[in-house]
Order: sequence, then C-alpha cells, then structure tokens
Amino acid sequence: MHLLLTSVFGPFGVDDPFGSRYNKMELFHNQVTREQGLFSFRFNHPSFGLHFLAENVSVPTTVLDFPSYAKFVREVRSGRYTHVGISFIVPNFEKAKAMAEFVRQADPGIQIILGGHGTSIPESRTQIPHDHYCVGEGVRFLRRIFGENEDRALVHPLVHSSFNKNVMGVTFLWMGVESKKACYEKNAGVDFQDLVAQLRGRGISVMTSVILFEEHHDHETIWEDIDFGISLKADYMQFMQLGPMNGTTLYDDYVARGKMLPGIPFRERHGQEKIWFSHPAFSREESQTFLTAAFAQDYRESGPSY
Ligand code: B12
Repeated sequence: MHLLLTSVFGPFGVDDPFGSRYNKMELFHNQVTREQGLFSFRFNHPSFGLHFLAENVSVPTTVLDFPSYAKFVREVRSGRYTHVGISFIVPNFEKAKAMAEFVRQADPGIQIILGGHGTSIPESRTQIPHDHYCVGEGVRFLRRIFGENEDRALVHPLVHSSFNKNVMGVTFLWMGVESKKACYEKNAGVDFQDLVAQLRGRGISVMTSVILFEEHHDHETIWEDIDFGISLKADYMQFMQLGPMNGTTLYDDYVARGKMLPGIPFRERHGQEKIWFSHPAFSREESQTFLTAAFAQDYRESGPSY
C-alpha cells in the first residue's frame, strides 16, 4: 500500500474555470497586505494538514503540496499508489472534483479519500468521486482505513516557518477582533488596545482581524469597525468578509431566513471579493469596493506592514 496526499493544483490567483484573480493561495498578499503595492509580502504557506497526516500514519506516504496539474497527473500515473487523498476547502471544490475524476479515469483501482473543510458541503459527497469521505479530524480516519492503531500518540511534524524557513517559538499572534461591538462572547470585556500593546511590548508581532458586512453594518457603522481595527496599531491588519459556510450556525440561520444568494459558484465563496448572501445595506458590488477601501485606508494611515 502507498498513499498519495495532495492539496489542490495551481495556478492560483488567475481567472480560469477553477479560480479567480481575487483568490491567491497566500496569506499576506491575498488577505492582509493586498493594497500595499510594492510593499505587499509574498509568502508561501505549506499544507500543514497534509504534513501532519503523513507524519502520523505508518503507511508509506508522499505529500504533494499545491502541485501543478501536470505534476499531479504524473504522480498518479506512476503506478505507485493504492490510495490518493485529496485535501480541499470549499472555494476549491471544482479543483478537487477535477482531480478525483482524473484519478478514477486514470486507474479505477486507486481508492480516493476526500478530506479537509470542503467535505462540509453535501455537493462534495454527491458530486466528487470517492471511496472514503472524511469530515473533520483525519489522522484517526486514515489509521482506520489502513488498519493501524488509532490511539497512537500524535506527533507534530517539524514545519519550517514561511519566513526564511526559520524554526521559531511563538513570535506572531493572529487575533480575531471581529468588531468594536463585541458581538461574540469570546471578545466581551477585552481591552484590545491594551492587549495588542502588551503583546507587542513583549516582542510578539500581532495581526488583528475585523469582519466586514456583519448584520449591524451600514455605510457609516462599517467605518467605525474599520477605524477601530486600524486604531489598535497592530503590525498587520486583516479585513475579511462575513462568509456563511456549511456546517456553521451562521449558515443554517441565513438559509432559514432566505438570505443565501442562489447560483454563486463555490470558487467565489472566499471572502476577498464579493459577499454571497443578501445584506440589508450592501450590494455584492459594494462589498467589493468597501473591502478594498478598508485595506487602502489601513495602508494610508499605518503605512506598509513590516
Ligand atoms: C493556514 C490556513 C491557510 C493557509 C494555508 C492553507 C493550507 N493549505 O494549509 C493560507 C494562508 C494559504 C490559507 C488561504 C486561504 N484560506 Co485558509 N486557513 C488556514 C487555517 C488558519 C489553518 C489550516 C490548518 O493548517 N489547520 C491545521 C491542520 C492540521 O488542519 P486541517 O488542514 O483542517 O487538516 C485536518 C482535517 O481537516 C483533516 N484533513 C485535511 N485534509 C485532509 C485530507 C484527507 C485525505 C483526510 C483523510 C483528512 C484531511 O485532517 C487534518 C488533521 O486533523 C484555517 C482555519 C482552521 N482553523 O483550520 C483556514 C481555512 C482552512 N481557510 C479558509 C479559507 C476560506 C481560505 C481562503 C479562501 C481565504 C482567502 N480569501 O484568502 C484562502 C485560500 C485561497 C485559495 N486559492 O484556495 C477557510 C475554509 C472554509 C471552508 N469551510 O472551506 C478556513 C477554515 C478559515 C475559516 N474559518 O474560514 N489558509
């Protein structure tokens, strides 16, 4: 037996049948420093989940980390593999589907295992060919398939930092501030101004995150949250659109209230272009312009992130 674990194929961040130029496979250039022109960071983050899975099963495993389609095809055709595991998130549904269909057609004897957040949508189960379907944690799931001891201790692989491939301790903290209004229980009573300053004072870089197009936002109040986020003076500032995803209470609530817009492809549900639900105060087009304006405002006030 031999397992191939793969994330979805590139290129990313280009307009093609599988993706769009608004959805790059990068943290900073896509969702943090995107309006900072020349100063925008370019980082490549490995598929942690796959390296974690490979480290924790005994069956010989190869990881393809964001391969080209050609490389994926070559690997599947090598004849080495009895199982191919595809990891994907919802916006990459079409890529996972194309990959699984290729495996089926190239060698029907290979067992296909689907995993990752993309398995939370029912369409993955019904439209993507598979033999095994993993929702949630994958180590035990794979150990079960390969007849291994499910309770063996978990080992964390050594994953190099995306920055200079360093191996570091905690030097960076990403904090979900979400909104000035403390709409979420986790943030009630937190003095973010103080918290960010304390962490930075101890040498920890902080990224704060604010969610735009929450229900209480209109054309004025959205700026209160944008300005609040910027005022915290973190090292990095992320703005993300509210994005109802299957399996969440928000999604169920919006479906029940008829707020989900029909016909928006999965590849457009990523949070850095247009919202995919109906908002009382913003059209889809406005959600794109306000998001861009938020990033631009942060750049104007705070300068480049460093
Ligand atoms: C790191 C990260 C990234 C990194 C790297 C992603 C990567 N491939 O590793 C970067 C910055 C590139 C990234 C980008 C994006 N991300 Co991201 N990311 C994360 C984050 C914070 C952690 C992922 C992680 O490594 N977890 C740790 C590992 C161990 O867990 P895991 O990957 O889930 O894997 C476990 C299981 O899922 C399962 N599993 C996974 N794969 C497989 C495969 C098989 C075969 C099996 C059996 C099991 C299995 O087993 C693993 C071990 O238990 C998550 C949030 C979260 N808490 O998970 C969001 C998250 C995955 N990202 C998300 C999104 C939306 C995006 C973007 C679209 C955002 C954007 N607009 O920029 C882009 C993607 C761009 C694109 N072109 O596709 C969403 C996905 C939502 C969904 N329901 O699909 C998440 C859940 C955040 C959120 N709550 O919205 N992301």
